Amino acid sequence: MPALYPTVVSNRFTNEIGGFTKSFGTPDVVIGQVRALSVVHGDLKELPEKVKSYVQENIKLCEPDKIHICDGTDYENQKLIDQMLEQGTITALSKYENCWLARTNPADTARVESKTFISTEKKSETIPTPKNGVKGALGNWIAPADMDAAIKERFTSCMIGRTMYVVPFSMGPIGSPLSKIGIELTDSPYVVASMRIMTRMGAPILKKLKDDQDFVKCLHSVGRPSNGIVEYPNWPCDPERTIILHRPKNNEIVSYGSGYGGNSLLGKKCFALRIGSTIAKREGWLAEHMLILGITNPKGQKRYIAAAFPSACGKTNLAMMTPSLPGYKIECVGDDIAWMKFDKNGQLRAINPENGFFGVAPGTSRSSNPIAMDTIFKNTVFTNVASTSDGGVFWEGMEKEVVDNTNITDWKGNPWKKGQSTPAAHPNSRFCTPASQCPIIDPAWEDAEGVPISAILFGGRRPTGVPLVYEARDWKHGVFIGSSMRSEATAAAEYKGKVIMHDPFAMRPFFGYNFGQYLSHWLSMENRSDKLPKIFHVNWFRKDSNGKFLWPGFGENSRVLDWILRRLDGEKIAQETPIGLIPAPNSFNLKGIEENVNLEELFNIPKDFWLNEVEAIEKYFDDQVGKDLPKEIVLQLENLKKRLAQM
Ligand code: GTP
Ligand code: SPV
Ligand code: MN
Repeated sequence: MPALYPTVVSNRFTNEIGGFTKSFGTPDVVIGQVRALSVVHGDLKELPEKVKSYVQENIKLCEPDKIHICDGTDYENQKLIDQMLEQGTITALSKYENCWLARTNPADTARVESKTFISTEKKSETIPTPKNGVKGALGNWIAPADMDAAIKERFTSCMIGRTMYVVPFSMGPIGSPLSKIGIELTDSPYVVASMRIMTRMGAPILKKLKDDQDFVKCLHSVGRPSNGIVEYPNWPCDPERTIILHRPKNNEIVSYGSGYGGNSLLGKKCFALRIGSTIAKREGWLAEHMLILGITNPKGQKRYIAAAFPSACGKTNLAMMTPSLPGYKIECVGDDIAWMKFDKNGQLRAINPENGFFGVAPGTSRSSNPIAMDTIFKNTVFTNVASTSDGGVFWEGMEKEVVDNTNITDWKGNPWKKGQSTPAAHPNSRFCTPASQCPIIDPAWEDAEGVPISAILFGGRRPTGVPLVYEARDWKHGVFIGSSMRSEATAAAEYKGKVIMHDPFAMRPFFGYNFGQYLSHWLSMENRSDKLPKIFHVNWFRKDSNGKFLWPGFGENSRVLDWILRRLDGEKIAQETPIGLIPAPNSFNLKGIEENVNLEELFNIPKDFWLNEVEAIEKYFDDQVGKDLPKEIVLQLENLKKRLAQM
C-alpha cells in the first residue's frame, strides 16, 4: 500500500492544480528530508536503478504530493482524460470519437525561442561568437551555474499539491538501433496524454531499460507564478519565468513555466532536435527538422525524400500530400523530424523518431490536406482551435466544412462570427494525433533500419526572388543552400510581422551546438558515402505583384517532386543558373494547369534580388558565425557571387 502523506506541509499551500490562488512562501521542509508521498500508480521500487535515482532526486526538489508512473494503457489515459475534464483543461468534442479540445492561457500559445537555452562550459560550444556589438541569433547560451540557479529558483517545491507523472518514452520504434529512450517527469496530465500520442510511451519502455542504462532526462513543470495568482486555473503556467534549458553533456532537459507544444512535449524539439543533434554529432549521424515521405512514380519505382522547412512552412502538408499528377503515390513516414544515418553501404537511412503529428490546424481542410482531415477526427487532442455548437472543431480554412447555423466559439471561449477581425482559431493552434491513423502512413514507417533517402529538400516562405525549385550543384553547394536559408516569420514562434528571417536548415531555433560546427558536420558527410542524396531548394510561396501566390501549392507540388525524381534518374532536364539548376524549357510538367501558372515568373532569377540576397547572407555569416564558418562555405559564397556577377 502506498504511504499517504498525512498532512499538507504548510497551510500556505492550497493543493489542487487549478485551485492555487493564494500566495506562498518557502515551504516548511527540511532540506534532505523527503516528504512521505503517495505513489498512486506503479511502483517506485521496480524502476530501473538510474531512473529511480533521477525520480528521487526530483521528488526531493519538486515535492509533489503524488507519484504516478505511467504505463501508457487506455485505462490510464481514460483516468487522465476524466481528471482533465473535471479540471476544465479539456472539453469533450462529442462530434468525434475520443477527441478533446484544450484552451490554453492566451499567454502560452507557442514555443518561446527567447527563453530557450543550451548550457555548456564554454559559450563557444553552444553558439558561434558574433561580431563585436552584434547580438547572437543562433541560440542562447547559459552558464552551468546559472542553469543550476534557474532550476533551483523555479523548481523548488513547485509540485506541492500536484502529481508528478513519470513518463517513460522512446523516440523511434522501440528497439530500433536508431532509437533513444527518455524519461519525462511532468506535473501536467495534458503533457502525459500528448506524449502518449507523440511518442511510444509506457511500460514497454521501462521493461527495455536496463538498470545502468542511460536515458535522456526531461524535467518539466507548468510552474506557478511567483505572485501565486493562477490566472487560468484550467491551464496553469508561469509565462513570466518560463525557461527551457538543455545540458547536452548530461543529456538533460529542464523546462519550466509553459504547457504548450515544443516547450512541454520534451521528446520533440528539445530531445529529438537539440539534444539529438549533439548526440548525432558525437555518433556521426544527423538529427534534422525534416519530414520524410515515400513517393512512387507512375513506373512503380519508389523512393524516399526528406525535407526541411521552417515551422509552419508546409512540412505536414507535403508529408501527406495528395498528388495531382496521375500515377504518383505519396506515403508518409514523418512530418517534422528525421534522424538520419549512413548505413554500411553508404546509403543514408532515416527514421521518424515520433509517433504522432502535432500539426498546424489553420489552413488544414478537405481541399488543402484531405489526408490530414482523414487522420485527425479520432483519438486527437486539439489545442486552441475554435469549437462548434454541434460538438466539433473549426479553424480558418474550414469555412466550407461547417454546417450552416452552427455557432462558433473562438479559441478563447468567446462567441465568434464569420468576418470578425480576430481569428476563430489561434494561428498556431494544433492537432495532436496518432501517426498510425494516417491513411497513407508508409508501410516502412516503423522499420528499425530506417528508409533510404534519395533526396533532401530545403525550403521556406519566400514571397520574392526565389524560384519554385532549384537543384544544388553538389553536396557542398547543397550544404551552402541549407546554411543560407531564409523564410518569412510565422506564428509557430513569438515573432511578429512578416519579416524575412535567416533560418539555416530550418534549425535556427533547434541547434544543440555551435552552428559553425554543425556545418562542418554536414560537410563531413561527404566522406561517409559515395552515393549522397541530391539536394534541392523549393519555394511554394512566391507571390506576384498583387500579393497573390504564383503557385497553387499543396497537391500540385507533386509536379515539383516529379521533376526532382526525374533528375535523380539522370534525365537531362536542367539548365544552369548562377544559383543552381532549374528546369530546362518544356521539361516541367504543367499539364492541365498551364493556363493558371506563369512559369516564367515562377522561375525568374532577378539579378538585383540575388545580389542583395548574397549581401544579406554574407553579412549574416560575418555577424553571426565569424571564424566558425567553414572555409568551404566561404568558398561557396564567393563562387555564387562570381556567377552572379557574370549574369
Ligand atoms: P510545423 O508543424 O510548425 O513544423 O509546420 P509545418 O512545416 O508542418 O507546416 P504545415 O504543413 O502545417 O503548413 C503550415 C501552413 O502553410 C498551413 O497554413 C498550410 O495551409 C500552409 N501551406 C502548406 N503547404 C502549402 C503550399 O504548398 N502552398 C501554400 N500557399 N500554403 C501552404
Ligand atoms: C514547430 O514550431 O516547429 C512545431 C511546434 O512543430 S512545436 O512543437 O511547438 O515546436
Ligand atoms: Mn508540422
